[in-house]
Amino acid sequence: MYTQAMDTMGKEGAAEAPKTLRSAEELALQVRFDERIDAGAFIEAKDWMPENYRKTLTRQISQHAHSEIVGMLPEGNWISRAPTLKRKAILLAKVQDEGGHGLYLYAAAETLGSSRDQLLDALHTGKAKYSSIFNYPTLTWADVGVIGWLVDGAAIMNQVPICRCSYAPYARAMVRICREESFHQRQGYDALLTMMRDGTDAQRAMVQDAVNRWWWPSIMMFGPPDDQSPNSAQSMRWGIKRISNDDLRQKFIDATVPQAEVLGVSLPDPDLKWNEARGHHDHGPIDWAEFWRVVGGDGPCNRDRLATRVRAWEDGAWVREAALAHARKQAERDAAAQGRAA
Ligand code: FAQ
Repeated sequence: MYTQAMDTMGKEGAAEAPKTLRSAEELALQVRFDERIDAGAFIEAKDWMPENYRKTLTRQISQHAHSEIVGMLPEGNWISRAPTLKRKAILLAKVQDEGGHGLYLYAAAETLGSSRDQLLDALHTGKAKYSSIFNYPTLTWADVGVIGWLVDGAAIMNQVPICRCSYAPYARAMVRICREESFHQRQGYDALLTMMRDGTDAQRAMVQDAVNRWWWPSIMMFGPPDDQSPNSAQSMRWGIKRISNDDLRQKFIDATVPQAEVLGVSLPDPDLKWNEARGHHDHGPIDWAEFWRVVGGDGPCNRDRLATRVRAWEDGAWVREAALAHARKQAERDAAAQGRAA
């Protein structure tokens, strides 16, 4: 039940299976779609699209939405323990933003024809994936700062190119999300800077410990290496992905190393060094066995995260029922008023 390795929404047939086009009309639609993609045009929900394009987007956008709402949990644990009123207010707003991002993304996924209930059911039954990063524990307050700095930092690096994704409802949602993520990243960095500059030795050690624990999982967030990424080639052709997993990971590492220097923390990779010839930082080997273990449901917090989501869904049943009853009454009242006016 808790595996993330099972099939996800729309994965079946994601690799373009050879298929006989049903009619000249469909062939013309396919040609028109390909031309629009090649020209960099946006595809809207009402436009014709190949079934596998629809499935790939449903898979990616719903996984992204699940990541946002599961991503509320590690930091949510710290709202009641934030060290000051200011930090508490910031953290409350951040976690609330993440809920909002989940909602924009579920709405974008729904435009592709799956219902919110179907998408959430896939999460709750363990069929759908969410980002591996949220299966790690938040042990200290410094983890909250490091999530902002590294996890939101990685999320922005991955998400800015999605603002140019060929599917317009997803691209539009990402523009707003990226603006908010950028605030999230800065608040995390600011919290860490405060601890490093004005804190005690114990607080500085806490920051370093959190960086040591989150660094590798953060760079795994970008997904498997390009040569082991089954979805990348097709998603790049369709303009869903604009930059590859490895290239985004490299951009993130290059951007983060100088930030770590300003902060005064070390990154836990002895092989991390500037390579003048490449114009990039080299890094040590990534433990992909750990990544797949976590994606497969066996990370430190997978079971706990999913159980918490399922419990929240069940506890919220009365809210959904009340909202539906209210909407029904409202519709009845509107219909009666229209009847009187006619
Ligand atoms: N975790 O062939 P690829 C956030 C799966 S939001 C789990 O390379 P693709 C905000 C992948 O699904 C973070 N699974 O796949 C926040 C595929 O399996 P499938 C989420 C992963 O789709 C911050 C298989 O491995 N962001 O953090 C992961 O082309 C702080 C093979 O991989 C998004 O979702 C992973 N890390 O590329 C909230 C962004 N990586 O589905 C709270 C949108 C890969 O075929 C606090 N998504 N897999 O069974 C994407 O950009 C892409 O989907 C990738 C994966 C890059 C994640």
